[in-house]
Amino acid sequence: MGVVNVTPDSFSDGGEFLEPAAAITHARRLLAEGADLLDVGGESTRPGAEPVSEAVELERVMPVIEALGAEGAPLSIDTSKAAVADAALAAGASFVNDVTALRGDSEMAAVVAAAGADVCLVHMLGEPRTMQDDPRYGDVVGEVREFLEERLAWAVAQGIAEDRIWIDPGIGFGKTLEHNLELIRRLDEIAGVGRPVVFGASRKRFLGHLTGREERDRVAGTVAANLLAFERGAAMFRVHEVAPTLDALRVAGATLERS
Ligand code: HH2
Repeated sequence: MGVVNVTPDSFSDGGEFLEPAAAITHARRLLAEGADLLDVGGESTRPGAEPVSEAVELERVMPVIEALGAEGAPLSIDTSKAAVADAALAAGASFVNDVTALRGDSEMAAVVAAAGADVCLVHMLGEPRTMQDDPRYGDVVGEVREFLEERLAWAVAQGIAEDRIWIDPGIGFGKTLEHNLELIRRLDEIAGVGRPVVFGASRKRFLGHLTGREERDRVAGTVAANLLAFERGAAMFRVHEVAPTLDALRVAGATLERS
């Protein structure tokens, strides 16, 4: 899953792809590198980010979704707003990546169910503006797993087909360095929920803490985290640079005899 952030303020590439033409060119490059899915988003969820309005989000993402949808590109919409998801699904997206796990908008589950779309349910403690203010858990892995099980059951009860649902432990969403590492170490327990796991560590802050590197220089750290997650059962990897992670996954997949 290649990241296409059509935002002025994303933590690692804010402003770079705010112009539709730049976002579309970037998306095509990620596809050429081997991305199976493009995750187009118009609202940053970085720690401390302020929410944006529905109108602004639509204005950012729709020209990009429409252009890529017309080319038949495989598209995910990264949003927690039902109206944005609805418009993107109508224009060719087939996947909704909702970091609130269908809690952000009471209409979202119905939109996903009606479209027969795939959906990713992400664990987040609190909300982006405050989620990194001293997050605490008893057992982070147990609590994230319980949350995802509860959201999965809720989504199915709302009419979303279970085989369309993906789950994501939400690396960096209300987690300390230790919480993130524990989640990676025990990711097999999250995979044990029984739905495919999406894993999003790309360029995140914990990699900076460990390596001392700035966002754009965290590709080796990103690849390392993705490989560890792959070994523990993750199925999809949300990344800003597709080629390095795909190379690494090909080597790991051949070695472990998994695809
Ligand atoms: N992380 C980000 C955004 N969306 N979706 C899923 N499923 N999992 C993630 O870990 C995840 C996500 C944050 O990264 P990014 O899009 O690069 O930054 P920003 O939120 O600042 O736009």
